[in-house]
Amino acid sequence: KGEQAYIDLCNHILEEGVRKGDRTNTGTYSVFGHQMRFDLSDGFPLLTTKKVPFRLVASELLWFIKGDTNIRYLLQNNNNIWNEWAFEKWVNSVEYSGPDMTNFGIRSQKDPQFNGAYQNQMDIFKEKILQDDEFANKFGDLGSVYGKQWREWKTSKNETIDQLKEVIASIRNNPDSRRHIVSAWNPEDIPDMALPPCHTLFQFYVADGKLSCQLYQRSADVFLGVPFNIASYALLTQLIAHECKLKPGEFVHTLGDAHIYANHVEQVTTQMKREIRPLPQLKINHEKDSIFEFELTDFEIADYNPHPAIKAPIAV
Ligand code: DHF
Ligand code: TMP
Repeated sequence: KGEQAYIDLCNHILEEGVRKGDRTNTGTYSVFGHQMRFDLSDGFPLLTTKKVPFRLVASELLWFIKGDTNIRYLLQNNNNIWNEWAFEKWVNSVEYSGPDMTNFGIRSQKDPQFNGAYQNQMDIFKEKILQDDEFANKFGDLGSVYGKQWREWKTSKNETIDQLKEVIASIRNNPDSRRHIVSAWNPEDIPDMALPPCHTLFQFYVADGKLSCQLYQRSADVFLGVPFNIASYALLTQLIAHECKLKPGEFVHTLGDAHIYANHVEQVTTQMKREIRPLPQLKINHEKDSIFEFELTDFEIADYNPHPAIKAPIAV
């Protein structure tokens, strides 16, 4: 349970994972099908065996909740976690005329000279997204990703479904329902997404005055993505519990392809040797009730004393 379950998963993958190739050509150790549970009354599940930047988790979640799919909002909040996937669309477009950026993800890790050119183009790209409205509309958008599907799922009748609003209404009006589901997986829209959703579908559950959430994550980068995903869904569950006047229950994290990238093994091994510390507490501004009103300054993480951050390259 809790952070120990995360460490156990790392151990399990390193011991029993199968060596498996992947889309990014990085190589992984992988298992299929795994579940972890986090009791949200034990504290907020931000890992303590490495520092996880809560500010980035929270601004990404607010971006989803707004229904935004353009990285401009993230950049305005100094959040760079989605840059590579917008950049990829830009450098593959006919309008891009800078140096060749084919396979920039892998090449920037292996070739220092190329990495210089890449960082340079990335800086130019970020600046253009922030300064140029037209450019941002065209190249900052990741397509019909999470925010779009959560808030504006398009129907065949040309209407839209606000899944997030509806699920909150159904939790309030019919707590016992077994249909409190939000899906980001929209088969029709997949070709139009920079990255098909990794956190695919989630379900809420109300019992004993407590709100629990289970996420099905089809693909899980255990070192870089998963610590963010745990914190993000824990935060979402606490916000919805707050709005529905329920106590937070459990976050159940179910993984499909759970993998450790070959170039993260050293980092994971370092992290696994560290002692788990007490969990921090999440404080939310109690003057607001609706999930749609929250801003970054309404959240605070108290008593967080993690081990130092551990850097690792992300597979693009
Ligand atoms: N691709 C892959 N291969 N793995 C992912 O986890 C992933 N996640 C995405 C988009 N594409 C992805 C969105 N979420 C980081 C964390 C989450 C995330 C994207 C990136 C990340 O790089 N975290 C660093 C800190 C980054 C920073 O400080 O800017 C970390 O050490 O946690
Ligand atoms: P894939 O689309 O080929 O599965 O690649 C997506 C990669 O991103 C995979 O390593 C999983 C990882 N990922 C997460 O772990 N969590 C996330 O929230 C996101 C967006 C991606």
